[in-house]
Amino acid sequence: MIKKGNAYLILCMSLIFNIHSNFHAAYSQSAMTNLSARHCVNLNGKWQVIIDPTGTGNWRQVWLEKKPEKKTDFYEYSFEESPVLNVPGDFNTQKPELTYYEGTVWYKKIFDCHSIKNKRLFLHFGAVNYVADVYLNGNRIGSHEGGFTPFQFEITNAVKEGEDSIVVMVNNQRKKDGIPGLGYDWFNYGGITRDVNVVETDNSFIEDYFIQLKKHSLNEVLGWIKISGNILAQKVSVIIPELGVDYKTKSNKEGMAEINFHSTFKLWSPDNPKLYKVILQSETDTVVENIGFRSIETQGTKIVLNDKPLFLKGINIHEENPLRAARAFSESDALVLLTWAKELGCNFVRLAHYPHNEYMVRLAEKMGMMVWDEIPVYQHIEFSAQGVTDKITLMMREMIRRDKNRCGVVIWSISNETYDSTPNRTNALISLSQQCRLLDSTRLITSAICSQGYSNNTFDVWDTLYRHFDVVSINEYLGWYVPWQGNSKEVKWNLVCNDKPIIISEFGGEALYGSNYGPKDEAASWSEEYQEQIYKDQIEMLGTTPNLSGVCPWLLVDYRSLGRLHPIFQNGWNRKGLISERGDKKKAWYILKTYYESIINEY
Ligand code: GCB
Repeated sequence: MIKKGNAYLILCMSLIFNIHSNFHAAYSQSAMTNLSARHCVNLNGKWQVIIDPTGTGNWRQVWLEKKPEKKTDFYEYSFEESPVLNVPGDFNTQKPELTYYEGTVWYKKIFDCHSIKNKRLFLHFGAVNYVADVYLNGNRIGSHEGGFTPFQFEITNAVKEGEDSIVVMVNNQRKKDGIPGLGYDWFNYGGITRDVNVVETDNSFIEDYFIQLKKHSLNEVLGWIKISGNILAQKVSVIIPELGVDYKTKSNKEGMAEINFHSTFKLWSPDNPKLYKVILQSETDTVVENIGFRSIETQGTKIVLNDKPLFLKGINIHEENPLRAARAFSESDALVLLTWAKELGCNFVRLAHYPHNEYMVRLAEKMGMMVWDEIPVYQHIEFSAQGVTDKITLMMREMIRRDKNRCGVVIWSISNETYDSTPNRTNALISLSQQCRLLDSTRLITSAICSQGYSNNTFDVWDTLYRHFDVVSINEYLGWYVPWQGNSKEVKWNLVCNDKPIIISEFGGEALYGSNYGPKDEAASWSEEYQEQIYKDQIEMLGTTPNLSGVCPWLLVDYRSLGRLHPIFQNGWNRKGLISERGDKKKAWYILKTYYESIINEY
């Protein structure tokens, strides 16, 4: 007979080890958690590049880095005389000729990192958009698809004495069967967009762990630690010095140790974002983490944090530093964006529409903002194309694997605005929600959906997919894409699920900062006043929304989106920001700030 505790462990193991679906059998390893606890050689900085718009580098085999030895050797490529790009960073904003580039760039970096007895080495990428083929010293070591999640390859036996050379083929061409697919409303920044490190571990090391409160509990931790390597059965401890916790257990012959202990925690909340120093120790390894403890659940139509109902005062954010008009990647980028969110009065940020860099997630947690983490399953995904659901599943696993110890993360979102008319969409997302719950039963699961009707001033929220989520997340653009059909204070609602909390996960409208009233004292289109009025009307409408537990307007800052064609008001920018790309606050900012200040939560 399987004991309850063992059943939990077996479930975790099967989930962890199935992390590579068939699709990815020859692909990357999922990346280890918490790099900051490891000895790393950082490979950020200048990389040499070959820009390859026709993709010929593949048949020229540029990863072999051939150099002419005699006069008759002609190799039609060379990294030696090539330009350089900064890593991390998108390539589009680093060279004028790459501004609108979607294609292949070959990156090369020399490093010196020889193998050390009893140590293992991993080449870890924070993210590469979109496909990466990685070569070390002329040999292909693996590939990864997906622009926003970390991946790694073990290189212990692939490094040489002396210099090593990494070549990465990066391609950001949109694909019909990509995640996201061909069309999306943000800039397709390509490149090695996040940090690159060579990570050193002992032969046997703590590969992963899950240390969070058990669902429905405020004082019981239920989790696991996974050891990888040649000594799998080890003594394992979890130490929290501030609480006097020194929990001891053993990992089994598969390297899994169940963690289960009680303590009296100061619970994490937006008002008190308390994190504890947690030390995970095995006989061969030690990992130090900052971990917070909180519970998040729904009770009927309420979202409940630490047993108290709360209202999510949110804002959507894209991973872009508007001041540089480039992909955001650093802690200082995160600070710019999150300081604005905090100033707006937010206790919640939706990191749209893909997993943002880890600095964003960690800083939001530290600053007391709950996080909605999302995978880029966006609008026109080809659910019936071969391999698509496998890719989505893998991305979801990669996101959860990276962020599952972040108490700040309270919601996993598995899609945005997919259409129920798309073949296989509903079944695929139901199955994904089930897998998500198996991987992490402690957080809320949702999808932002926009399939609904609005006529006679009545909202008809009919998409049955909502039944499979904890929260009903509605994107609606009344006052912008959809004209009002009556008084905003008198909107009526028909809900397919009236037993769950609702978040209005998007609303808004565009305004060019500095564009003001029209000639007739009436708010002109694209003016700040027009946007301001949308916010006023929406806030009135929120008063009519049943089961409302949170709001998350679209969005904090104007961002680049090439489909936004208006030559005066947009010029390649989506102007639904409350802040312009120069950091100026628009009038609607103050409306939302006042609304948020009027809502008091008690945690
Ligand atoms: C949406 C999408 C968001 C768009 C926004 C807009 O519904 O979810 O990604 O950018 O509308 O600006 O239209």
